[in-house]
Amino acid sequence: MKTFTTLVAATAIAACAVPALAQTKPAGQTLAAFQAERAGQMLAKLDANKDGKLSKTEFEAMRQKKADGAQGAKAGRGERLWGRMDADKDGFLSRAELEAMAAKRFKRMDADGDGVLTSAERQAAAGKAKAAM
Ligand SMILES: [Ca+2]
Ligand SMILES: [Ca+2]
Repeated sequence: MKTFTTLVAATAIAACAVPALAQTKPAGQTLAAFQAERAGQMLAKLDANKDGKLSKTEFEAMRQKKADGAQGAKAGRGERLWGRMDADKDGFLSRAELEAMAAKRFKRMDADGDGVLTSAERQAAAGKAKAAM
């Protein structure tokens, strides 16, 4: 519950940070707000030692949990994913790297490509994720 409250606050702050964009766009979530939410969420959930970045161990712990059942943790898949995400190859995922990943996800979710995620687009993406599980 505490995490949720923090998240809402973070999203609200991010939304305030882009007033010009928010005014000209229809109701929905902008890329900046989405990135802040996603990166914040990942760090809040996975950053076990709270150093503001994700180590490979922290990242793998998440993958192990997710891989329970369904597709299984195929060796090599995590490595490739990590390689794509750790852009500067320092062995950690920084907030910037998490935000870059969020930006890619945003593009996939933004079905009409207008740079704003409507709740319908978010729900559609969530539905797809559920169907894939
Ligand atoms: Ca890195
Ligand atoms: Ca959209």
